[in-house]
Amino acid sequence: MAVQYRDLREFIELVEKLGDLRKVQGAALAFEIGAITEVAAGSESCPALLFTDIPGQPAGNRIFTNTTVSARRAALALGIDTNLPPLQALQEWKRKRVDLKPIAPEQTTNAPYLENSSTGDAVDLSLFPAPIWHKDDGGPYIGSGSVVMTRDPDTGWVNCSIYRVQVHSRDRVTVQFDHNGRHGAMISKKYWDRGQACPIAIINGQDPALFIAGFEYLPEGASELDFAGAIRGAPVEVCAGPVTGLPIPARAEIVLEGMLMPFAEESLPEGPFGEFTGYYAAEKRPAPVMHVTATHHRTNPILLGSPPLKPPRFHFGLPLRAAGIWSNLEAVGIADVVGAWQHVSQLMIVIALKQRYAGHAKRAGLVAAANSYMGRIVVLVDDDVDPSNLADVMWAVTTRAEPSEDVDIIRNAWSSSLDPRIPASHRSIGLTSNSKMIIDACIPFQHIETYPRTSALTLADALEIRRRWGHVLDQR
Ligand SMILES: Cc1cc2nc3c(=O)[nH]c(=O)nc-3n(C[C@H](O)[C@H](O)[C@H](O)COP(=O)(O)O)c2cc1C
Ligand SMILES: [Mn+2]
Repeated sequence: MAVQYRDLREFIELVEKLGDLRKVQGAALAFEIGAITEVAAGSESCPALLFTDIPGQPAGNRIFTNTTVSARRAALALGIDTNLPPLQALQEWKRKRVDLKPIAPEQTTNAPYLENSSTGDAVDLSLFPAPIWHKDDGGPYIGSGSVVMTRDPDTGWVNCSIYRVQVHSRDRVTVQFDHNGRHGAMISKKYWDRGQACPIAIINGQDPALFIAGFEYLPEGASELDFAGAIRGAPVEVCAGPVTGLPIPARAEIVLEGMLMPFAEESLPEGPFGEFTGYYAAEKRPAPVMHVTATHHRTNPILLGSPPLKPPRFHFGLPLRAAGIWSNLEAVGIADVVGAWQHVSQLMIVIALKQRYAGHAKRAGLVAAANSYMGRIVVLVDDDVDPSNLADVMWAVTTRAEPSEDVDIIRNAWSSSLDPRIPASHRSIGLTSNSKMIIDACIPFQHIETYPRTSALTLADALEIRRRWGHVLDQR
């Protein structure tokens, strides 16, 4: 199945056809739009939201949230059958991702993003929506799911990733890099080291393929635009920004162009901003400042908003990074992995496998733990357990794992300064590692033949029953 949208507007139409869209009129930028988004993301139906008639905003301005928060809409964005159960959908994405061939963008002169432009003194960011997403946030953010574009001055490589963007005044925003390894941070530093400002464009309201690409860990030198093209199976159409010359997606909704000033010369206090852990990670801190010298927007523009929310709510309803971990396990030769999933917004990993030999499960657990960014819990389950189903996973933990025998602790492992459990005094001196618990909830290998048989349906039988009888069971 191919991707069926060219831009955010076409994606919203598809979401509406799925029956997943709710329109919300008159909600306020300060806390309310964020709060409604959080409640919706945590509800069972998990609708996507289109906010209209926003008080204080030009009449046609809109905000779209919860874009890919459900598994079904994540599948829609990836061009995967939306009827697949979540684990099968993730498996499909893992397969597709391994074979993806980058597709370079295509130039076009037909660029809806240039329908309306302002430059110089006419630039006024108050004409665009920038919610205060969580109550204690330090200010309004136009960029919560926005894509930041920069070009490497040496190689011409264009990087497009998601970094948050706070609005400070009519023509000033800050861009927040979590650490110096972010490609946007590395590229801007190259300009700054030469005493120059870094040309930068911020894309607010991009198609979901680029949203997903902006989240992928691509290597240095690889362009997220090419990856977005690969997801779509067609090149992203781009048109050079009048100020920066950057290849801006032609069908973007709101575009800011300008210069990211050398950090040593200019900074503004940024944040705090609620994180995906459900906590604030720091107080206000200095961040580099962008001078916005031009804005462009489509008529009646739509901002794509994606505030981090308390788990389990997450930007992507399919745990995209679990697909990467699943591929890693296969790449190092661990056979018969039948599933990988992340719960609690990436903080817990579950691997399901068909055990072939003693130590097989632990081998998978160690690889998964090594690649578990900020995670604290890795669980191994047998292939009769659906790793995407937390209740199923806990059933395995409570009936197959003996805590005194089946739990290992790995110390001093990969986390980050966003981790709320690491004491501030440690984080401030760069001590940002955590520990990880590996729970082997597989039936002990030597007892597989003699372990009490389960009375439950197999996953396949349960699926078949749902296929044949679901129409009766789902009646209201
Ligand atoms: C909705 C969303 C918001 C994000 N916000 C930030 C952010 O503010 N700062 C940051 O450094 N990374 C943020 N990230 C993570 C990066 O986008 C992600 O790690 C990306 O792979 C980095 O790309 P890069 O390797 O090109 O720097 C965010 C991701 C998502 C999906
Ligand atoms: Mn990158």
